[in-house]
Amino acid sequence: MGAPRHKHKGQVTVSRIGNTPSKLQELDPPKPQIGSYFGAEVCVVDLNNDSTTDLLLVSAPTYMEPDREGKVFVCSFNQNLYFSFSGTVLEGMAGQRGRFGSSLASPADLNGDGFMDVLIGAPLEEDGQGSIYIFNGGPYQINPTYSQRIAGSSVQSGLRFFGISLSQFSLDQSRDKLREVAVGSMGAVLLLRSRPIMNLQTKVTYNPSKIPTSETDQSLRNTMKVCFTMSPYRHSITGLTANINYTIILDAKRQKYRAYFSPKNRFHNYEMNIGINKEICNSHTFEIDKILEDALNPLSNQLTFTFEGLPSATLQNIKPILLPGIKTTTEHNLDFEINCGDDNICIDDLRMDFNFSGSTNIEVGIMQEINVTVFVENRGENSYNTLFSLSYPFGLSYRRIISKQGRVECVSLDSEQKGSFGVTTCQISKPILKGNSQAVFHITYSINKESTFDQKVTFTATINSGNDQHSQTSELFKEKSIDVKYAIYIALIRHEDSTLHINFTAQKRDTEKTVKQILKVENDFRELSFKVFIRVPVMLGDKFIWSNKSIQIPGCVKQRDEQPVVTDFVEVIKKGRMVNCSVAVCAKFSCDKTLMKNERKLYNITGNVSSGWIEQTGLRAAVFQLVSSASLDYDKSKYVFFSSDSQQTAPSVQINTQVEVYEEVNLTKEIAGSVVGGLLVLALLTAALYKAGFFKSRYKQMLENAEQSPEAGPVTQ
Ligand SMILES: [Ca+2]
Ligand SMILES: [Ca+2]
Ligand SMILES: [Ca+2]
Ligand SMILES: [Ca+2]
Repeated sequence: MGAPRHKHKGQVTVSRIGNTPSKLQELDPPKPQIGSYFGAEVCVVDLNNDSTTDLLLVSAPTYMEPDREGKVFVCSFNQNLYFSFSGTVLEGMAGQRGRFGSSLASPADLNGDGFMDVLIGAPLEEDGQGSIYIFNGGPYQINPTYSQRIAGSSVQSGLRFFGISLSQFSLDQSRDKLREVAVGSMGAVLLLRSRPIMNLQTKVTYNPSKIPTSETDQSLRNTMKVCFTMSPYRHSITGLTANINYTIILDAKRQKYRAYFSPKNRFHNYEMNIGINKEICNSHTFEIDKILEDALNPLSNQLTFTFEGLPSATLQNIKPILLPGIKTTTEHNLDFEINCGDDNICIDDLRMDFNFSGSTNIEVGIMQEINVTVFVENRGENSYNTLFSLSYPFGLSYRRIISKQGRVECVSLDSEQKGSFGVTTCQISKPILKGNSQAVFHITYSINKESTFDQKVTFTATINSGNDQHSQTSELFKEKSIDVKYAIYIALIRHEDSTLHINFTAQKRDTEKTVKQILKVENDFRELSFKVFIRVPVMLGDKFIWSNKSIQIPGCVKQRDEQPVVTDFVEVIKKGRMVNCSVAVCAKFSCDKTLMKNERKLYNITGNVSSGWIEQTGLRAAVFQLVSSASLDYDKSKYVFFSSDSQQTAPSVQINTQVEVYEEVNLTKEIAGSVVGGLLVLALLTAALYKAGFFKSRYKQMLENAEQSPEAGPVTQ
């Protein structure tokens, strides 16, 4: 018995009814609130319908909360303690203030699960239109989440205080084994029928049942068969029908889907009518991408449906309803063929290696490109999504890939800064590299000629796959290095201001001529430190060639003189007309220098060449060359000399000065003889002319001409 106004908070007393009534228990509100009317309604529940009470519901319909009004406390029955609060509280919909708990009943097992259910009225909801709630019972407790709320407005318009009272027992006036309950409202009692609950089975099959993985040019077509079977749930009512509207989403877990019904469409919608206990099926054909991004993980196709019970003509238009808890969205995987033996586990055995296609160095400035040849082999079972990757140094740019064997697709990202690496990744025979198959391909990188590399650069290659297991014998990682050399463009040139020619007379001893031999070194490309060796002939036989015996070249250090290979120099000079280090003692100079790009350096060999040494040759008239030479030395482990004539030997030059020796003729005697002879002829000639009167007559005539023409000019007499 409820005493809702007991001490303003309410109370419930449990008493034995009989000849000697006695009060057994006083039940105070578990969450006391003044004016909550705890005990306004009470209701016992026999969950399992065994005639022994299991629960006691006690309502507090004016229990106030910010967004609700009314609570129902669930108490459990215990043989010794009678009733005690179970901890479960039932509440109505949030946002409604409708005196939830104004009526309580447990009239029937409404959902047919074998456990009694509970009705709770909230007659003031929706401005006094009212509503009722259904809570489902279980073996020991009531599910605190209501399974259904029936608003009076949805039953019949104009109702007031729907749910103010509830029938404590259920009826079956329609004799269809579906229970009816009576709900009171102001001036009307409504009989609510329970609807027939339907179970629905979904079945999806594929043809073919697996996606073939053999390589084929034909598109992969598959048929998805979707079947539904509807059956009554804990009743045997026949003749019920429903509409099922379903949607299929292919490869639903992927953003980039691998299957489609029509180009670019992964969705398919279908609606059908279904009766009881009869499987209804439909087939839907779709396409699967030929070359699949991922042939390891199945296509997970999703099926979502809605169920709409249709009114039954034989049962006063009652509509079947879907059993709560049936999943309306299900996933149906379509697997790929595996072919990995009886264990269905694919263990690949990948062997990978690479080399630099015969190059021993990277020659920066000479080689435009470097090729990397990659070998991949699978000696095990199928390898899925086999992925090769190669990291390469900064300064190389990915150009292309050429496959010699197998299907390979690569992408590459060059390094943006020194110290980091570019990476080329290649999919090998996507999606499956089968057992005992190989791939061989060349990756080409261009070499930026302005780049500076380390002296040795390292390439690192790895291969991997989507397989969970690799064989122990797999070779999945390789690292290789290659030396880097830089092309140098450097020229040794005889400077144009060098002395071309000097001459001496054979008879004059110890005359001197100034000679300039100038070497020009031009560096056209990268900064380079080098050494120039200059050899200058300084002594022939036992005579010095230059008057300044210790010749110097600014910027150079003089080293030990080098002796000639030839001792019989006269014959050699006569034949070859050259005075160089093979016949003369040469001073050797070593000149260290660093030149920046486009910088030049001049080395001057300047001095007076004296004639004394020439006499030893015994030549009285000859033309020969005085030859200094220069050669370049540099770090050959780091640099490669590059010349356009493809003779990539170190540059050298000869600086020649032509030396001419001629014999002087004795002119005095000859000239004196000629003059005497000449004068004699002239005297004889003059005498002859005088005798012939040439001078006299000519003179006389000139005088006469002058007298006859005084105006002709100033004439003195
Ligand atoms: Ca019971
Ligand atoms: Ca039930
Ligand atoms: Ca009925
Ligand atoms: Ca296997």
